[in-house]
Amino acid sequence: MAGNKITQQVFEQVTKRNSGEVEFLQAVKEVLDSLGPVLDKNPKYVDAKILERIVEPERQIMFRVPWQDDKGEIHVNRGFRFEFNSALGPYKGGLRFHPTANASILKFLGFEQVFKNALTTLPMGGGKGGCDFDPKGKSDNEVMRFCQSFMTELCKHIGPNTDVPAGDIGVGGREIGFMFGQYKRIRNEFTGVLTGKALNWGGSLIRTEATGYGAVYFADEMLKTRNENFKGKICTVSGSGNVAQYTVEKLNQLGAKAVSLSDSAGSIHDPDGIDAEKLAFVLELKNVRRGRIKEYADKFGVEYRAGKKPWDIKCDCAFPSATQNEIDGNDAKTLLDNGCYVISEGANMPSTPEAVEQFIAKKILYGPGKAANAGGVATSGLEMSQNSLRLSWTREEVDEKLHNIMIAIHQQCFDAAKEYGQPGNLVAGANIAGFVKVADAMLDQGLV
Ligand code: NDP
Ligand code: 2IT
Repeated sequence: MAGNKITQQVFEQVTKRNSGEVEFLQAVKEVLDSLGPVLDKNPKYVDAKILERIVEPERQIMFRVPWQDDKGEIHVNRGFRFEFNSALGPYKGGLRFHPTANASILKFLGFEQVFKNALTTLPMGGGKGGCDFDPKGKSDNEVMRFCQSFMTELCKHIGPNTDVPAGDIGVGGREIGFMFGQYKRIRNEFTGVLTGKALNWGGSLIRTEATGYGAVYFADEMLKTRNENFKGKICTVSGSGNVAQYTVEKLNQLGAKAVSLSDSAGSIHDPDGIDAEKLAFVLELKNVRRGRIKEYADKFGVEYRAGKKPWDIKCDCAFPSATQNEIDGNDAKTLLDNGCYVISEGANMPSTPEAVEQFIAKKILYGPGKAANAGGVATSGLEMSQNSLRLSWTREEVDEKLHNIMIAIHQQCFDAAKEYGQPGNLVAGANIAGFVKVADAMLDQGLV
């Protein structure tokens, strides 16, 4: 049977089994839509029912997270961990704490992570987890009590050779610290069970910067295919969290001008560019005071755009670094009409299918999240290696490894797209290159 027919049938089954899980179905459809030609060329994947297996998480865990706020009131949240695929190594992927976190969103993230981690060239399986807890407006003590309760259950399911979580939206250094402390207390083990740890107790240099730096390195590789570089390029960035912050830093280092940031309340437009000094203000605002991006506009006298995303600001390159589906079909049209021709996704699945379709049709330089933002998890992989070696590499060593990994990821996507007849289509390239690696490992390991 033709490959495309098989992918269609599998998608129908996935839709039935995961009814209403819009984000998960969106992520699965995009991958399956790329795989027809791979199945045509490799009937062994069809015979072994690799597709049917790869869309089903190996295990999913859902649990109650009770905690008490500062006034003594009790709250109950819902925790999750999707242990999606361990063909290439222990499950690996972040934890998201956000009120919208649900089975569909965390499952799509786990599914994407499988292919992303395969692309990093490092031995990591894929997983994702999180909770519908909202850290906004909570005291440090409330966040700590929540994290301790969350880890009290999660610690039964993870371990340095089993499943190694890290950060994502709403989970940064503070939360990783509280969760690590609780894991250690219950298990009586000091191990590399989480990544994104602080530098003085097992963290890796550059992990904090890695996703943002990686998304810019990836874009730089795309630009090189047209003999271009970042000098003088106007770049829009969404979000103002971990990924956005270090995207801006690396853009500045490479001679580009980053002109926007945002949060869930609105965006700022700074046509003069967010230089190092202004970025230092953002880091303090977001990571210490935990304030709103509007304060940037107040402080530096630039435009604040309440309730608006940055996509109508004229730019050469866009770095969506906030959340899923933040660029819809209209935003994509506006970006393209304004001359944007480079998109590197720091966020996971930030572009809707209608947006992606336009980027592919216009043949712009488009780096999908599972390739462009893989620098974060890749550096988590480097943190795991250092923990196993009980050694720390220097900043320069880790940055160089990260840079080389991003070059390798781009090359794999570029080559796979070409091999399967869609030159320049890095969506197809990323899905195919990631899939083949995982599928071959699954074949080697028998019917599991
Ligand atoms: P942070 O929590 O540090 O920052 C998230 C930013 O995105 C904040 O500015 C937040 O605004 C904004 N945001 C979140 N949800 C929404 C929403 N629904 N609508 C509008 N804005 C929103 O998270 P990260 O920077 O770590 O993550 C950003 C993206 O990058 C996510 O898609 C994540 O999955 C992806 N990613 C992260 C990696 C990492 O290493 N951290 C690695 C690879 C991908 P507000 O504060 O108002 O909520
Ligand atoms: O989406 C992602 O790749 C992450 N949030 C980082 C995962 C990790 O394990 O570092």
